[in-house]
Amino acid sequence: MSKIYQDYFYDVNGFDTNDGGYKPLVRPKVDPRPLRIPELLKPDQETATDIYYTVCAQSGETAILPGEKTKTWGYNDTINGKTIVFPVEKRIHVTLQNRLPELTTFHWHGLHVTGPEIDGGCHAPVYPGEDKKIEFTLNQPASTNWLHAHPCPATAEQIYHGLATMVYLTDQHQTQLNLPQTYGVDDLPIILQDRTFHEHNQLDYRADYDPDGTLGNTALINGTVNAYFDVTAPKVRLRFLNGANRREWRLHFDNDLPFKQIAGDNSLLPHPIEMTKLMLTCAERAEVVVDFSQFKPGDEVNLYTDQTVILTFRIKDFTDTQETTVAPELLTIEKPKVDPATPVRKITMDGMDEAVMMNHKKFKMDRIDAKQPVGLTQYWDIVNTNGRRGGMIHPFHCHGMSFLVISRNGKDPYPNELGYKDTVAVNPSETVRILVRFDLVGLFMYHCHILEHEDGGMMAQIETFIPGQPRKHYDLMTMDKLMKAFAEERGIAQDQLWLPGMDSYHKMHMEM
Ligand SMILES: [Cu+2]
Repeated sequence: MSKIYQDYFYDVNGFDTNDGGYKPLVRPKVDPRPLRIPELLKPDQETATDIYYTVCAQSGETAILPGEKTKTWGYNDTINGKTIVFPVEKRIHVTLQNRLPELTTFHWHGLHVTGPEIDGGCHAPVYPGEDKKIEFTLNQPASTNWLHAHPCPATAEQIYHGLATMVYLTDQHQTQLNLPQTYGVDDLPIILQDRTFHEHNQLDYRADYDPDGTLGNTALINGTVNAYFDVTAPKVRLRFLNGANRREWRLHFDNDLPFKQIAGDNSLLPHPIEMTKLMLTCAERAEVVVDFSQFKPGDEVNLYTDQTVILTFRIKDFTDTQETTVAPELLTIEKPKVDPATPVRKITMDGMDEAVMMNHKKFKMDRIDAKQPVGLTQYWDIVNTNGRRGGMIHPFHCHGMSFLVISRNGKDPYPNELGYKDTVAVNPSETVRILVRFDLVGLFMYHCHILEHEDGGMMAQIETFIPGQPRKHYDLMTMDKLMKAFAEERGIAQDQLWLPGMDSYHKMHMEM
């Protein structure tokens, strides 16, 4: 624990700042405003064994900039959404409501729930005006996850409108650790996104669309620009989520103030990692604890990505006196054994711009690309086939399970990726080996989490099964069926329809 890591670990050559289409962030010239802390979603009902929620996808208007409000979408809110808390010990029941003008899906990113229906990928549309009920029990550790839209090929556009919110899993182990855990006081959700505002303060996704990942010029933190937070506790836990379409966040504080990363995507880390810099690629989460005790009331500590201030911590009297600690041991993780006879699954992430593919194919909704028995532990080698020069970092994500990062080009993983993860970023020309085991029968998507890459076809799906049992039948949707529905909902002919992934298929002369 004595070492303080001082670098971003990743290959500088692959950073998004090298992209031809890179848009630097500009700090908006508006008065600082308090960081928006989403309300906690109230359960409809809770018993000793069960908890019930209603999650509603809705449209609304949000005051983001001075002047006109911005038209946005959210879950039980006008932008992003209320924070959802699932205790892993209980049976969870959720009513999904779609009050948007078009179909959407509700994807539980990071949750071990079965696909394709409950998981909420592209095969599980909820149509406008429809209510759908799902229920599940979780068997995984406390962690910071998220809910987002995932319809093909319009994931990027719907998330850009605001459909992304935090989902916390809680368990007894984590509660007993005495980490900062007072929501909104010393335990904060931090959703990192970027948007460009056009005339009348509106978003224009199509105008800003980039097949290599859409960037905005303004940082939006929980839907707030130029945000500050008043610090009233000496130690503050920040739960970062990279909810951006494409942007990588390279986070650091004034004067390289060190902080401790305590958790990654799907669990606590075995031990806290002390660092001054943290890079998050799309969909990744990191929980960190920052110790402000050396500061006095009136001081300010800025959080940056690269050279841009994105959030200011204003130090107040430490009136929140709840003692918290970061223990040196956080979670015991046992690496399951792999039978040497089990073949290694190889997955390639290929191309850039419209040419993106996975294992040299574009995604097809009614094609199952791989199969794996439930309970089998298998190595997957995730290969980024982009060139070392001019290539980009692709964040690989798989639904329905958590994995462990085993190696990067045969070398040790980064010190802050030793917990359970569902998203791992792969440098250009790198092979990342992960250890994968599914515990649920189902059909699960895996893909690059740059949103325009997944819509553009850098995606595939895997079926899990119990050997010897009859195979489940899945009624798979097709892209055509979804696009027909989108066109109808928008009141246009299908040949007038434009959705983010379509150009990538058309330019490559590939059928959707
Ligand atoms: Cu990608």
